Order: sequence, then C-alpha cells, then structure tokens
Amino acid sequence: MARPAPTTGAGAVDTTAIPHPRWRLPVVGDVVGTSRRTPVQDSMRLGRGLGPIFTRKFLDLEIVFVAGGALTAELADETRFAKHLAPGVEVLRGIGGDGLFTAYNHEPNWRAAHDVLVPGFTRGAMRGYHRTMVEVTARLVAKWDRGGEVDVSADMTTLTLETIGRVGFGYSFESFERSTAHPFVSAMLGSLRYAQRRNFTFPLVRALFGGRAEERYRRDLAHLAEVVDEVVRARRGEGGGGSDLLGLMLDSGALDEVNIRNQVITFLIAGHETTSGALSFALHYLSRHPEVAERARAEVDAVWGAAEVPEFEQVARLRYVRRVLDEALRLWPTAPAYAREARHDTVLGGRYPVEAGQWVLVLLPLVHRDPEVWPSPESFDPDRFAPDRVRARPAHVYKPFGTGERACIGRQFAIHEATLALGTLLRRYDLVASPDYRLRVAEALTLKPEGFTLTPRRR
Ligand code: MNH
Repeated sequence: MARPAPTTGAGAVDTTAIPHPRWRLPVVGDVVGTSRRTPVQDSMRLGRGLGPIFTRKFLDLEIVFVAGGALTAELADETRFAKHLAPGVEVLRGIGGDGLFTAYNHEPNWRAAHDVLVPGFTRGAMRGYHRTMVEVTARLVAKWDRGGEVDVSADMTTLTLETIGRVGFGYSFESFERSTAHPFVSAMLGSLRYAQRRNFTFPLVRALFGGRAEERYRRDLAHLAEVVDEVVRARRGEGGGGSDLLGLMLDSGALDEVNIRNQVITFLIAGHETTSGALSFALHYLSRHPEVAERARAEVDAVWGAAEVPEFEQVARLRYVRRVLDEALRLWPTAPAYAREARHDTVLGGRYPVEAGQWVLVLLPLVHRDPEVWPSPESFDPDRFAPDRVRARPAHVYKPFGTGERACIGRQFAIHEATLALGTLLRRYDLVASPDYRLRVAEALTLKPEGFTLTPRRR
C-alpha cells in the first residue's frame, strides 16, 4: 500500500524514507520533552542515534536535519546547493532586511554589498583593525583587574560588541563604562527576541495578545535605524571616507541608504553574538582543562615575550590557542545551523530525492560529533586541529562559519579578535571557575554558556 503523502511545509523534502524521532504525535509532531527555549539541544537529543539524516515535524512543517559529515560535504557543492533562508533566519528580515546575512540569493544587493565589503575583511584590513581591537581588549582587562567574580558571557558580549562598533563603524557604545545597557543594545536584543518568539507563536494568539509587543518591536526597530542614521550622518559630516566598513560603503556609491543601514545593523548583530559565545565556550573549556590552559599560556608567553601588547603577527602565531578556539567551535558552533537548498532536482546521499528549491538544515553540533569523522566526539581535544590531523580528515566536515559564497564574511575578523582576547586573558590571569559549574547552553540567536562565571586571578 502506498504511504500517504507526508505533510510537508512548502519547500521541504520528500521525507518518507528518512527516520524521525520515536514519539511523533499526531498534529503537533516531535515535541515530546522539548522546549521552545532549546530547539537546538532538543534536536541534538532527538537526532542522536537516528544517523546522518533525520526529520522533525513541527505542526505542518517537517524539517530535514543533516547530522553527518559526508552529507554536509555533499551540501557544500555549490553547483548543486545554495544558501537557503531557514524560517529562523527569515524572521530576521524585519531587522536585517536585505543586509548580507538575510539577503536572498537573487537580490542584486547581496552581490553589490559583498563586493564592496570584502576588502574590509582582508588580512591587510585586519592589520588595520588590530590596534583598536587591542584597545578594546584593554578595557576588558581593566574590568577584570578590579577583581572578583565575572559573568563570562556578559563580558565577552561587551567586548565583541564594542569591538565591532569601534572597528567597523567608529562608534563606541561605551559599554565598559556603563552600568546599564546602551539603549541601542536593549533595542537590538528586544527586537531579536520578539522576531524569534513570533516564529513560535500562533497567529491567533499574536493577534489577540501581541499588540503591545508588536508596538515595542516597531519602536525598537525605529530606534536602531535612528542610531545608525546618526552614525552615518556624523561620518558624512566629516566628509565620509575612512578605511572601516562604513567608509567602504559610503565611498563606494554602490549601495542605497536603506541598504547601508541594513548592513550596519546586520554587522553589529552578526559581528558580535557568535564571537562572544565562541570566546565564552573556549574560556569554559580552558577552565576545565588545566593542562590545555597551561600549554596555551606557555605558547602566549613564548610568542609574545615581554611585549606589553602583541603585534598583529604575534596573534596569528598563536597556533595552539587557535586550536582551542577551533575545538570549542566544534563542540558548540555558536551559529548552530544553516540551511541549503537544491539549485535543481538532485539526489542527496544517493538516496534522498531533493527537488529544486527544497531545503535541508545542517545541524552543526551533531555534524561536528559525527563518529565517522571524530573519534571520541564528546572529548575536548584541541590537537584534533593539528595540521596533520586536519589534513587526514575529509574536506567540508567542519563548518562553524558556514559554506560557499554565503559563508561568514567575518571569519578572519572573529578569529583575530578571539585569539587576541584569549591570548591576553591567558597571559594575565589564572582562570578559576567554580568546581560545581556544569555547562548549560542558552539558546537565543546563537548559543552561549549560561551562568558561567570565572574569578580571574592575576598571575
Ligand atoms: Mn558570521 C554568515 C558564523 C563571526 C558577519 N556567519 C555566517 C554564517 C555562519 C556564521 C555559520 C553563514 C550562515 C548561513 O549560511 O545562513 N560568524 C559565525 C561564527 C562567528 C562569526 C561562528 C564567530 C565565531 N560573522 C562574524 C563576525 C562578523 C560576521 C565577526 C562581522 C564582523 N557572518 C557575518 C555576515 C554573514 C555571516 C555578514 C553573512 C554573509 C553573506 O551571506 O554574505
């Protein structure tokens, strides 16, 4: 007997041959034991043991998750697949508009902005940002020097937001000087929270009870636009120019006002949350693995020597610190998923037909734990990223920065910023965590450790 046609949302794949979690309920789907606060970790739990591909059903939407390295590598083939705006990203269109992260592949502004902004992310550009990054890191150090317990995720968020604001746009939130959040930051977090929550609320509930939240969202968006427009006006007043991201956009003449505003908001958001989480996870693992921290610190001492602050090249030479960061991003890729759609009808893994336009979600925390690729996947071992071991692995199985031409434009930026910060903190402090802390992962737009504190002690 033919099986009934699966109830798939528009654009989803024929899922008849793909495993799904055991306790699938009629109508609502795979929701037993899940929470809307932890969709990624729920998917990890439900997907474990189901193999390299599985589905989860949410009401009438059935999403295909890819959890294996080989399928992830196949999806990296740009001739067959392209970026897709997954529902969780599409809800951010209201905030990022046609900015790089939320642009559709077919929007001409994606290519236009990409071409304008790529020069802002070259090695030479990073060299130009280095001094400002060092200055912002010094603010963090001044705070930690005052002693006492610190909320790691909060401090890393302050560091990375301040860095992208100053480096990218010459704008300081003065976050280290404030006792309460900058209004721009509140508006940013508020609008993100609203956009994501709306993703999970039924339209009727929203219509009945969502009025005030909706109004607040509009106000938050208006405030974001106002602040950005003010920054742009100020720069224009100085005659434009400057070698930062804003300067590149204003000087190019290729981007319209609204698009520039969308890019600034996009960069302020995409340019800090993920790096903040990556730093926080790395610090967590360093605090849990004293032998790793010792080795990393010895490297910093050897490479930086007595220099008060490192030179640009001295950051790139922290090879082992970099491996710590890579390994933290393997276990907790802070942008935990990305979606890929078929460019034309094709067959995934030799078995699963995917029609043009249909899409699947790459679930990185499981891909990065694929036992076919990663021996003892749960253990924290930075030496997995030693050059010979990287070479021994297949390509495209480690993807914390996404893939293809829509991969992260800020990768080098994030790596330089995070390696500099980790080196600075390792050299200056013993990172003492509470022995009782068990890693809890909070999910918002990105992943970060929750409730993780350190008591840094000057060496
Ligand atoms: Mn980032 C795209 C991860 C840091 C700006 N980033 C992506 C994607 C991933 C990602 C994954 C692809 C998403 C998709 O396919 O839908 N990004 C990260 C991680 C870090 C990070 C894990 C830090 C660690 N990103 C940064 C920084 C910036 C930045 C820093 C800016 C300074 N990222 C972007 C932008 C895009 C992006 C912009 C969209 C690029 C495009 O589509 O053209």
